[in-house]
Amino acid sequence: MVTISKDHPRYNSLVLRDKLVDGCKKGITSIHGLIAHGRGEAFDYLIGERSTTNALEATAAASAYLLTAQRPIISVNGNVAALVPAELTELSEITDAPLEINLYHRSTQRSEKIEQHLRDFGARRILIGRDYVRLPGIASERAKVDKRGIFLADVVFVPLEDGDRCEALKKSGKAVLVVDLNPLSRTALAASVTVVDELTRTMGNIIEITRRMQQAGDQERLEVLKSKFDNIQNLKISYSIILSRLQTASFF
Ligand code: PTJ
Repeated sequence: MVTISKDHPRYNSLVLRDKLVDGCKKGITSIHGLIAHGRGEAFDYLIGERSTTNALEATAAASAYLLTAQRPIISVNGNVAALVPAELTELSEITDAPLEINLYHRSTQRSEKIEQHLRDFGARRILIGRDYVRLPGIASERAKVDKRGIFLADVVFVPLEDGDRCEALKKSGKAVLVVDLNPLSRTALAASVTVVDELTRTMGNIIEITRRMQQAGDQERLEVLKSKFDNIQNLKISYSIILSRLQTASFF
């Protein structure tokens, strides 16, 4: 990794880029993941590089789904593994949700490298789909899900999903929680809860909110949070935040 000065005005952004480049070098992250991250960065600029109140409300709804799930699971790809391995491990522990490595550009070698990487960060329950079934309606390799993991889960948290699989998971009756800075993506539109926020910020927020809710132990409130959440309304608000920033030229 190169040394990045903390004084650099774009320090956080440079650190994330470096983690992904490092992930590529280690064989964890797909080279396509760099392009996906660039798209995310562009939307983050537009949204103001902060967690909006709206995003925090969506994060709270996602926490409520995770805490009330019978069989929650967290789906991990190459970008997420490189950016937030410690946070994935922590969220897996507090929600009792295994981590399932499920890749768009699937290879056994990369899955095993990600598995080892997560173990290095303390993760204990990891599935890599050695024993898989195919979810119907998906052309890509992401159709292959672990028989003991995503296949059986009722709630799937998938930071950085692709549209096809999100739709297929929803059709199979699961609640799908995603993080996507693009409020117009097919994934964002198909999910049960879309957190329109940057992944590393979201992971910090979701861990904090989930811990707080767990301590409060108020099941009724969790059910209310889920039932009151309207994902399309959430996306409209995220989109209007971007539009109003553009219209008021608040960048200048
Ligand atoms: O590791 P693999 O093989 O499973 O591949 C992973 C990628 C990310 C390459 C693959 O899933 C992919 O191609 O994703 P997409 O379809 O390009 O979608 C990525 C979405 O995530 C885009 O809508 C981006 O705006 C968004 N995104 C990228 N980085 C971030 C992000 N959203 C939040 N935080 C980010 N850091």
